[in-house]
Parts: sequence; C-alpha cells; structure tokens
Amino acid sequence: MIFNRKQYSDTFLKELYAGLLRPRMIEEKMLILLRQSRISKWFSGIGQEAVSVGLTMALEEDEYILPMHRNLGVFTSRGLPLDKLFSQWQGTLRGYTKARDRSFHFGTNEHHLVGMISHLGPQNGVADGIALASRLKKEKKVTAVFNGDGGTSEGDFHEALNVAAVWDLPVLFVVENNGYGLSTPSSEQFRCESFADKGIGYGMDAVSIDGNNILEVYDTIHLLAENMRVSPRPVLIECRTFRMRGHEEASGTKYVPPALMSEWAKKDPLENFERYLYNEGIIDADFVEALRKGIKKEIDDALEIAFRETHPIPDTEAEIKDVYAPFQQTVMPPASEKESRKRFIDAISDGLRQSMERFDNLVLMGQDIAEYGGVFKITDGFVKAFGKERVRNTPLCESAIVGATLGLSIKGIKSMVEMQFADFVTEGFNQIINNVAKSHWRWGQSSDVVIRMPTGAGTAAGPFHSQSNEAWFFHTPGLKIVYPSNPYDAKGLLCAALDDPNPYLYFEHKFLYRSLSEAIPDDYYTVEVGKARMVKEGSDLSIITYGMGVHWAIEILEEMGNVNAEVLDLRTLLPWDQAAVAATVKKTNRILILHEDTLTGGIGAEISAWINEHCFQYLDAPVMRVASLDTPVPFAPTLEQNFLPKGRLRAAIEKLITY
Ligand SMILES: Cc1ncc(C[n+]2csc(CCOP(=O)(O)OP(=O)(O)O)c2C)c(N)n1
Repeated sequence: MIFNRKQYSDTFLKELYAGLLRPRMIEEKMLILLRQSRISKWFSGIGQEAVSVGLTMALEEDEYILPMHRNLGVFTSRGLPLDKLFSQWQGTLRGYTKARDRSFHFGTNEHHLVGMISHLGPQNGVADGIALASRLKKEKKVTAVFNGDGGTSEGDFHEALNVAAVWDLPVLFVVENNGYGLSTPSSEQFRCESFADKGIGYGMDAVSIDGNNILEVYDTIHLLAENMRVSPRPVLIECRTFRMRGHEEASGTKYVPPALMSEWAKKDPLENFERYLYNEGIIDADFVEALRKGIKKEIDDALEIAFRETHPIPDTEAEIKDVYAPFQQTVMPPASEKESRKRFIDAISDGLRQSMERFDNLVLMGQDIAEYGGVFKITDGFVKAFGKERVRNTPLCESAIVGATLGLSIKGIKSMVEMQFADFVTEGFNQIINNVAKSHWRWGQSSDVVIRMPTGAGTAAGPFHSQSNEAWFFHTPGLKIVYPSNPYDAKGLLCAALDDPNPYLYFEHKFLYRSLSEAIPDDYYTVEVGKARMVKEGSDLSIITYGMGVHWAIEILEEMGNVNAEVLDLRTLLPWDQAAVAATVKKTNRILILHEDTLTGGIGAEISAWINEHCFQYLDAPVMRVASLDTPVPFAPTLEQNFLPKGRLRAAIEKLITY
C-alpha cells in the first residue's frame, strides 16, 4: 500500500492513526463481550475503518453524514460520548433512542448524524433532503451518505442519485464495495466493473479509490468536498474494501474463499498505516502503547457506565406520547368575514397558497407541479408567486422525494408532496411507513410533511387511478390522516396539517374537485384536527362516514325521505374522534359505517370494533358496514358503480332500521 502524505503534518497523520485505532479497539472489545453474551448482535466493520474515519475527518463537523451498519468509525470520529453509544447498543435510556431502536439505528442532530433504518437504501433520499436544505439556505455544506455494494441494487439508491443529479445537490454518495452483500458476491449482485462507471449514467462525477488507504480516502474526500461546497453537485465515490468478518457475527464467513481473505488481510487499513508511520519515524512503540492505553481506558470507563443501566421499566404513556412530536393546535379563525364561492379544488389551492405565504420555510414538491401547475392545476401560478426553489418539479422518484422530506425536516424546512394520484404512493410507501412515520418516536426527529393524495373512484379511471388507500396508512403509528368532504374543511384541514410539525396524509377526492362549491372564508383559517363534524342530526340511526360517503349518505337519505338519520363526517381519520362516535352511538343506538374504501380491514372495521368494545350496551342492533367490494377498482362505469357502496346503501339503512 502506497501512502502519499502530501502536505499533511506528523500531528495530523497521528490523528488519523488514532482515528483508525479507536473503532478497531472498540470492535475487538465488542467481539469479546459478544462471546460472553454481554451484548447482542454485532455488525463488524473490521477492515473497512479507513472509509468511515477518513471521510468523517475530511468533512466539517456540521456537515451531515448518514452512516450504515458498519460505520462505527463515523460515530467515533464525530466524538459521540462512548458511554452513550454503548448504552444505545445495550438498549438503555442513556442511549439515543430511549431504548426503542438498536445498534446504529439512530440520529443525533447535535453531531449531525442520521443513522440508517434497516432498509439501507432509503438513507439516500434523506441525504438528498438535507443537501437540498443546505442549498436553499445557501450554506455551502456537503452531505455524505453511505451504501454497501449490495444496497446499491435497491431502487432507492437509483432514485436518490437521479434526484441529486437533476437538482445539483451536494451529496457525496459513498459506496463501500466490500465484495459481498451478506453472502451474495458482487457477481450475483451487479454487472458493473466499477461503481465509477455508473456516474456517467446519472450525469455525475464518480471516482473509485482504495478504501483501505486512509490517506487516499481522506485526501480524495477533502478535495472533493472543498469543490462541492463551491460548485454544488453530487459525486459518487466507490471505496474498494473488504469485510473481514461475517455479515454479522453469527453468520460467519464460510462462503468467502480463504485465499481472498488472506489477500485482503494483507491490505488491512490499520496495520498498513501503522507500518508506514513507523517506517517514516512518525510514531514509535511508546506512542502506540500510550495511545492504546488511553483508548482502552476510554472504552473501559464508558462500558462501566453503560453496563450500570438495565433495560428501562416500560412507561406505556410515554411510549404512546412520543409517537407524535408535541404540538398543541391553536385553531385559527379567519381574520374577517369576507367569503367567496370556491370549488373544492380552489379551496385546496387557496389553503396551499396562504400556507406558502404564512410559512416561508415551506417547500412544495411533486411531478409537474411547477410551470404546468400540477395535473389537476392546484399549483397553477405558484411558480410565479413563490419561485422555482419553493415550487419544485420532481423526477418520477416518489421514494427519494418522500425521503427528502425527512432530510428537509432535519434542517427545519416544511414540505408538501403532491402525489400525482394517491395510487402512486406505493412507490414512496417504505419511506412513509418506516422513515417518516417512525422517526420522531425513534430518535425525536419529526417529519414536517403533508403528502397530498388525490384519491377515489367515480371517474372511470381504472384500477390504478381510483384507489382509496387510506387504510394502508391508518394502521401506521406516527402518521396523521385527514380527509375533508367539502371546500371549507378542505382549506381548513390543509392549513392545519401544514401548521403541524407531524407527518400528514391529506386525502382529496378527485370527484369532488370540480363538482362541489360553497362560500368559504377568503382569509387563512384552520379546522380542528381530530374533530368530526355533525352534518345532519337525527334519531333513527347514525351514518358514520367521510369523503364521498358524506355525499352519498345525504343523497340516499333525501331519496328515502322517511328516515331521520344522523350523519357524522369523521374528517380526521387518524386520530379519529372517538368522543363524537360514542355520542352518536348513545343517541341513536344504531350505527352504519360507510366508506368508499374496500370492506375488509377498512377503517369501518376498526370503528366497529371500537364501538363493540366501548359502547356495546348502547346498541340496539349490530354495527353494520357498507363499503366497496373487495376487488380492485374496475374501469367500465357500470362495473365501477357496482363496485362502489352507494348502490348498497339504501338496503343497508332499511335493514338496520328494521333490525
Ligand atoms: C430492503 C432490505 N432487504 C434486505 C435486507 C437484509 N440485509 C441486511 S444487510 C444485507 C446485505 C447488505 O449488503 P451491502 O449493502 O453490500 O452492505 P454490507 O453488509 O456488505 O456492508 C441484507 C441483504 C435489508 N436490511 N433491507
């Protein structure tokens, strides 16, 4: 291994050496503790330390790094207190996640680190968001994100590189090519010779370096970062290295040919650098001994503190409370009584525009939302009013964009993402469910985003432009879901969602866009989240519904004429208004839940179960549900109408009344 020290001083070279030695010694200790069953799982980075350490030392302290499971050297080089780090691994309260997540799965804004979620690739979209925020704030900062060679096969990697290239985001995409993804060798993972070859496909610079040579890593990244700060753009950097131990300690290395192992053993990053420093007379045995002694003491002292604590005594209230970032909504009435007649779609547009005026840190992202104004024209004219930086056309990269919203939140920027159709949210599903929804509970970082979901059927648009998919998200702790049924609520709930730092899914029914209008306040206002609305009082039975269901219920009841039913519009689905539901059960004693979403596992199932559990004694009949058929949404209007629940509503009401 050839080391080129360039202008670097002896002192600095010794710092690099100490940086390499610290994670190696921690790992060696962990392997002993593992054998003694004093710690649980361990993902070893032995042999790969030069990448983590070299990169971290090359970046400025307030530049974000998004490390993976083998990057202990990032955490040690950023100076995290070892006792806290060890406590994190032990699952105790001194750690970074209140013992809720394991190993390196945590972030700390104090140290500008965002740890991974197990899914690997999603980190890249988050890095895009942090880098975008740095650009918007004109900070001249680089963000670095780690990938294993295996993880680069994920779509998330591709999407994030593409977005970063298109938006000139200063992200350093690091690929630690260690030859294997768990047991799968590179030859079964990808076809490229070098990751540097991929750069041209994304339109970005890419380099491949010896990841075991700390000086090469440090020097390359130091120079690249200096350049990226002044001319922002992404760079892909492959660091060729090798994993000297198993994927995790239990899984072994049987699948690695012994010759390959001994070839790489000769390239050990620490031993080679140490030898070089000895040969150059920069260090001697006394120095090494003293350094080792000091690090050993740091480790032993920190372990003593970490081992003092045990797993926490559960506090259910605290566990539930932390699902959301603390936020006490102040419902804002409109400043004046001025009103104008607005269609549902105009109300949404109005709320979005006024929120953009109110929050100068709010950024909009979506496909075709800029000059084109979005496929439904909700953001028509917004670019002119707010500029292209805040009204951003995105590539077709839902996952990277949703991931980016978490990155923006980390830097204090609010965002709204327009799904072109709610159906396409599947492409961003993992980011919503596993990153956005869980991050506050895991490490205290909320995702300040509203994802707008043009939803629903009735327009003969077939199975992939018509779905109701609110139930997918209803089941996920950490999200809030609102679903207005009229222009007043559409504006007020959108403004409320954008005001709240927690992540929202905002469902807007496409059929209502242009078919419904009413006079609503001209001024900014918000509607209370979590509060249902009594649309119509009654005594015979209650129809609990939301979205199109409200309109179907009113229409059928008018047609029937002789039924005095109460109609409750939930408006917020998560958290839904249990008090309003209980009150209507107590009043009419007969409950019908109506929704456009398919029946099985729909929101009606949950509400019905809850009523059964909490209000059983008030019921004169079983809770009934009317929903769409348990099929995909059909295209032909006749089939679609048959699929939707409206045609079955009248019979259900009659059945319930006469039960
Ligand atoms: C989406 C997803 N699929 C599968 C896994 C299981 N898994 C965890 S790590 C890993 C291999 C990763 O290999 P690589 O990205 O090369 O990183 P390395 O472990 O070699 O550092 C796999 C398959 C996962 N965590 N996430």
